[in-house]
Amino acid sequence: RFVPQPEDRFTFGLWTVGNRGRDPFGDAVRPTIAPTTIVRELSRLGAYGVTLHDNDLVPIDATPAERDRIVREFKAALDDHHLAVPMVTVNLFYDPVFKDGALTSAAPAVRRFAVDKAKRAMDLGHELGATIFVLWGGREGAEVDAAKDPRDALRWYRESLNELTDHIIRNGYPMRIALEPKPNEPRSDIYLPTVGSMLAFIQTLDHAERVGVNPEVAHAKMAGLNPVHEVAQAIDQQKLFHIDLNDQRIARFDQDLRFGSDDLKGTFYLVKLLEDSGYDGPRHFDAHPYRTEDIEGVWQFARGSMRSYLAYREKVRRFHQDGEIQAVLARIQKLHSEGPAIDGEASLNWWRERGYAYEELDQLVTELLLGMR
Ligand code: GCO
Ligand code: MN
Ligand code: MN
Ligand code: MN
Repeated sequence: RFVPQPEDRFTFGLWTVGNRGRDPFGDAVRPTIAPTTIVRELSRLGAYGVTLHDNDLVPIDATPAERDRIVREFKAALDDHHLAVPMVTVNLFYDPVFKDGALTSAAPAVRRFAVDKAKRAMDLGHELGATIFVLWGGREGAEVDAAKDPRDALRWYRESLNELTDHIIRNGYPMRIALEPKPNEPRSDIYLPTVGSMLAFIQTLDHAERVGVNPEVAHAKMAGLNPVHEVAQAIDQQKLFHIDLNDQRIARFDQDLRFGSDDLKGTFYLVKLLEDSGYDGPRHFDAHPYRTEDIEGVWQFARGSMRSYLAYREKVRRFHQDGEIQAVLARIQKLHSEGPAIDGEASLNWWRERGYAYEELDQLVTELLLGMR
């Protein structure tokens, strides 16, 4: 039980298990792990795939020959260990050239460089078999709104995305773009900070059908929002192309906590939503092992992420099979559907006086999660 299998579709970014624990106050605490080692270990633990930024695999200054050798060795490792690469992304935030944005830089030269880098990352992704291209605009934001009109930034963002969907279509890639919103960090304010803002923006693109969202639990929480409602809206619009699973406390810095480790009830409802909706994309973990950990702790982190998902999924199954919970739900449903039509004071009062039994229901869910049912 709770042993992850490839069919569970668990994936990890190279940058997650490979995170070296650097933070704004302290240096790396762990050595670099070679991408091929990550492939081997994730496969051993039962993952389905691995994801990457272009530069997690190929250094930004690699020569074409070096690039080809690195990609060849990586592909060999994927083959040996039967791991897929369903998603790739592009790093448009680390290099100082992107300090005032990439796709939304006010400088056409920087935007050109960024769009071309993203195209090359798409080519790499296609070569590795990826059909999802995530774009997280980490530097697409501002501290000083006097310097850049946000309307210009949005226009540049749109033009860049139109060029990127053209690149996909022209090359015949079976690839879709998933935009990942985040409210802040590293910028003071990042443009298009929530799933809702991304969804509205997507409708203004030339090829809206090729573009969806990649919501992240932590990012919704950083904005003080309920990730379940954000993901639900994406599903409602058939725009949930991918998802970043982790955990986060409200009103904190970007914590990247292990999935399901902090907010048990919130995580339960998220897994319930994913499972009940029939979402069949990757369950992608975007989190970091605690800075206190050595390599052994890193693999515990990876194993724990997947085990927790399976444990929550098991709780969802029990929720649907629990006689008492289902009886309360049936009672609530009956009340809503069979209560009287409102056509005067008496029927109005009937509805006014009704209790909805949500206390009872919520307690049952709590007890389910506490292992009492
Ligand atoms: C963050 C983001 C990133 C992106 C990644 C993929 O908070 O740093 O979540 O981890 O998901 O860059 O585009
Ligand atoms: Mn994040
Ligand atoms: Mn993310
Ligand atoms: Mn982060």
